[in-house]
Amino acid sequence: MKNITLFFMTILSLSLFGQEEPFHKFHPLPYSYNALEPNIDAQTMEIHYDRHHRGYYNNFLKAIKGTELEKMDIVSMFSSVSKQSIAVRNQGGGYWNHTFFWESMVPEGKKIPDGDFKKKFYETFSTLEQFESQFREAAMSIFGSGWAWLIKDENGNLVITTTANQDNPLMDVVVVKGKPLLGIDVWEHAYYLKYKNKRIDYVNNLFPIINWEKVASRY
Ligand code: MN3
Repeated sequence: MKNITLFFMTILSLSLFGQEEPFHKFHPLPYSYNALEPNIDAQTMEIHYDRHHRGYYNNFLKAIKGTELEKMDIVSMFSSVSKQSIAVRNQGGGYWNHTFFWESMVPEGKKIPDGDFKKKFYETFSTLEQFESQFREAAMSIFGSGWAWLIKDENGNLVITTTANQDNPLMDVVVVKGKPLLGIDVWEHAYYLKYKNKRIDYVNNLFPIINWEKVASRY
């Protein structure tokens, strides 16, 4: 009965809106624009999400329009991105990376939950402060625009790495590959309104709002 109701509700919503849900969705921000204040100001969040992120999304859709990629999982696309157009790499990367970034943060901050990830984390970095120090160093080392990442490599080890532009560790074009657990945007558009040229202050203010429950669940 429940399934039948769901079926008719789906038909109804499809006919009301006249179109199907797109295969590649533009996910809603998981919190309000001002939810991460003061660490990330509302104006930066709104411009970053509604203009930059939406721009990557729209350009990505344009780039794949009429191709088989319209119905292909984007993570599968990344594993052979060297064979795709540069727009798929740049715009698709920008689209996926930002969705991942929003979900990596949370207004109240979170502690690393007990479990396999926590065990591995402390084996690897000894303390949270040492992790932050290494991650900060990586984020500061990026010349120009890019991302700092914590990844799980093919051997299950935790590795801090960086990528340029909108590349990410799922792409076959990057040197250090792995499953992203945490990713931080260090493009100037992510911090310039509030932090101006002080990337280090921006990075330090991200640490308290990392969603460690989400990061652990990705492991
Ligand atoms: Mn960005």
